[in-house]
Amino acid sequence: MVFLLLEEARKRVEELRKEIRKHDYYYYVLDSPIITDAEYDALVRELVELEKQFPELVTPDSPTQRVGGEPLPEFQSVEHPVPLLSLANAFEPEELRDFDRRVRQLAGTDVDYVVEPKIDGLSVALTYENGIFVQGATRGDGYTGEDVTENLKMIRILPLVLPSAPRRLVVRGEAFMPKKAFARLNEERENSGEPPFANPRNAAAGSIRQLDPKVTASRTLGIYLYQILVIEGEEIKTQVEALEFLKKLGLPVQEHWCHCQNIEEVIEYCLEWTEKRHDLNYEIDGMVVKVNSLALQNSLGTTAKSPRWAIAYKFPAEQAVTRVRDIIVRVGRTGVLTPTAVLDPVQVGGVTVSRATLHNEDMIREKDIRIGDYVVVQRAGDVIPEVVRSLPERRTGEEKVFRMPEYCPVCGARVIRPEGEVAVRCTGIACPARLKEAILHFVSREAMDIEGIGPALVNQLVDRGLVKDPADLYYLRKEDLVGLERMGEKSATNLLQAIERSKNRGLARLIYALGIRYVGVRAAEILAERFGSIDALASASIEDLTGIPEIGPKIAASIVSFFREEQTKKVLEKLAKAGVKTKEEKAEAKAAEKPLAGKQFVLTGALSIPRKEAEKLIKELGGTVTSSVSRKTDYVVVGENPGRKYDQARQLGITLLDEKAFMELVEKSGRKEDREKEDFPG
Ligand code: 3B8
Repeated sequence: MVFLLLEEARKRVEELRKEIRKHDYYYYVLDSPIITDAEYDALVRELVELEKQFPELVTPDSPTQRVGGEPLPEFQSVEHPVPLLSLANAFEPEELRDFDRRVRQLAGTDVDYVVEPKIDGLSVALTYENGIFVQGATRGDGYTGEDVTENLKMIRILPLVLPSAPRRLVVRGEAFMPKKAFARLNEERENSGEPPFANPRNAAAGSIRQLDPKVTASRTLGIYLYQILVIEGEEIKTQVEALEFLKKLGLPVQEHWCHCQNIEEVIEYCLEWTEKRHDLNYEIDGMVVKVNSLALQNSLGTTAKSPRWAIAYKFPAEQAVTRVRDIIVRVGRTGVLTPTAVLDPVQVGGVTVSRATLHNEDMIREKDIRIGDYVVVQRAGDVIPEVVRSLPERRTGEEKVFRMPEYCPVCGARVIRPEGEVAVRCTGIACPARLKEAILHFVSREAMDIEGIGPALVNQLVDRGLVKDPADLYYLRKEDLVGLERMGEKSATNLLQAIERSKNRGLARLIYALGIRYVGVRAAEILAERFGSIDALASASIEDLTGIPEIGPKIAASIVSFFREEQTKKVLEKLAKAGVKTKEEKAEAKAAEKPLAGKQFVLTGALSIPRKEAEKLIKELGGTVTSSVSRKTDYVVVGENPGRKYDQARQLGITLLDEKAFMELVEKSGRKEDREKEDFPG
C-alpha cells in the first residue's frame, strides 16, 4: 500500500515538475505567463508538500530548488574570497621546459603535473554552502566580479544541490557555448536581422551577462569546473584528487585531463591535443598545465597576476597569409550588402579557405584592406574565416581601395545606408538576390519546411521568372517544373506534394516565413498566439504590438511597415487564394463564439468569492485573466483593499468593475452563451 502511494506520488511529482517547468518557460523565457501567479504558486506548493512527505522524491533539479529566481535589474558586485588569477602563456614547448625548470628549482624535487584542455569560455566562481548553490560570479578583474547567480541557474547541467558536500565549497570553472548551439544561435540572429556573434566565447559571455534571463535560458550553455578555490570540511591534496572529488560530488568536470610525471609527458599531451583540438563540441584554445601537489602550489605562490604553479600552453593560431583577389558584394534576404573577400585559396587549420567575410564598409576602412593586398586570415574555430589585417609592407602600388557600390550589384536599385547603421541596403523591392534569399528562407525547416527546394532550384525558378514572390510557389504546375535541371516527372510530383503539404504548417511558421525583419521564430509564435490570424496581425497598430510584453518598438515598427507594403498585401492575397492556412483554427473557433472572447481582465483586491473562482468564470466565458494592467486590459475587477493595479487602471482609463458589476456582467454573458448553446444543440 505504501508502495502504491509512493508510486502515485512519484507520478504526480513528475507531472507537477513538468507543468512548473512549462510555466517557468512562459514566464521567464517568453515573458508571457499563461496562468496567474496564484495558480503557479498552487502548483509549487503542491510539489513542495509532496516532496516534504516523500523526501526520497526530491531531486536536485526539481523546480522547488530553483524557486525565487527573479533576475536582478543590475548585477551586484561580488568580491571573490580568493583572487581568480589569470595564467601566463607559453607558445612553444621550450617555454614549457623553462616553466618546469623554474618550478623544480623552487621545489627542490621532481614535479608531476596535471594537464587539461583550456576551454575558451567565460570564467566563473560558484559557491556551494552545505551543498546548496548559493552564488555564481563572473571573474571580473579577478578580485571583484558580477553576481550572475540567476543566469547560471539557467545552465541545465549545473546541479543546484550536491547530495553530499563539504560545508563550504567555492569552485572555479568555465561556462561556454557548445559549437552547435553557437551555430544555431547565429543562424537565428541572421534570420531575424541581428548581427551574429564573432565566436562562441562572446556568445556565452553575452548570454550570461544578460540581464534578461529569457536570453540566457534560450541559449544552451555548458560549464566545466576545474579548480577548488575554497573548501571547508574536506581535505584535498592534489589537483588529481580535486578533479575526482568534484566529479564525485556530481559537478561537471572535463574528462580529458592527464596526470603527467614530467614535462616531456606534458609536452607530448599538449602536442597530441594540438592535433585533436577540433574534436570536442566546444572550443579550446590551448592546454593548462598545473603542478599536481596543492602543498607545492601553495609554496610556489603567485605573482601579482598569475600563479607560479600553472601555465597556459596556447595552440598556434590557425592563421595563414594569402592575397585578396577581389572584394565582391553579396545581397542577403533583408537587402543588406555584405562585402566578401575572394582569396587565393589557402589552408588554415586543415581547411581550404577561399572566401572571408569583411562584414561591412567600416571594417574594411578600419583595417585598410585593399583589393590585391596580402592579408592574414584566421579561422576562429568553426566560424567563418575572417581577415585579421592587411600587410601593407607587401603592397606594390597596384592595390585598389574598395568602395561600396551605390547601386545594387544584382538589381541595380539604389542602395542606402540608414542613419546609425553600418549596414548598406538595397532598396529594390524586386531585387532577385533578395527574392532568392527570401524564398530560401520561406521554405526553410523552421519556416514552411518545404523539402526539396534548395539554392539551385530557387536560382532557376527566379531566373526563369516562374517565381516572383514566395506565394508563386503555390501556383507552380508540373509542366513548369519538368525540364528544369535535375527535375524529372517523379521529383516534380514529389515537390508539388511537398508544397501542398506546407499549406497547413500553421500561423506561427507562416509569420516567420514571411521574413519580417527582427521577427524570429519566437516572436512569430507569440504573434500567432496573440493575433490568431494574418489579417489581424496585418491590421495591428504600433500600440497594439508594443502592448505585448515581448514586442519592443523596433519589432513593432518593422511589422507595421512590412504589412503596409503593397507587395506584402499582394503576396498575402495570393497565399490565401492558394489555400495556405492564415488563421489559427482552434483558437479562433473556440474563442470567437464565447461572449467574453478577446476580453482581458485583471483582478485586484479581495473578492467575496475565491480569486480562482472568479478567474474560472471569466475563462469559461472566453475571457483571459492577466496579472498586470496594460492598455490591452479591458476590465479591472476591483475588490476590497485594491492594490496598485487599481490606480494604474484609473490612469489608463480602463473600465472598472466592482464585484456587483462584475457578477452582473458574468451572469449576462452566461445567459447569452446558454441561449446560443440551445441554438446549436450537442
Ligand atoms: C589558476 C588555475 C587560472 C586558471 C587555472 O579550461 C589560475 O586553471 C585558469 F590562476 O584560468 N579555461 C582550466 C581553464 C582555465 C584555468 C585553469 N584551468 N581548465 C580553462
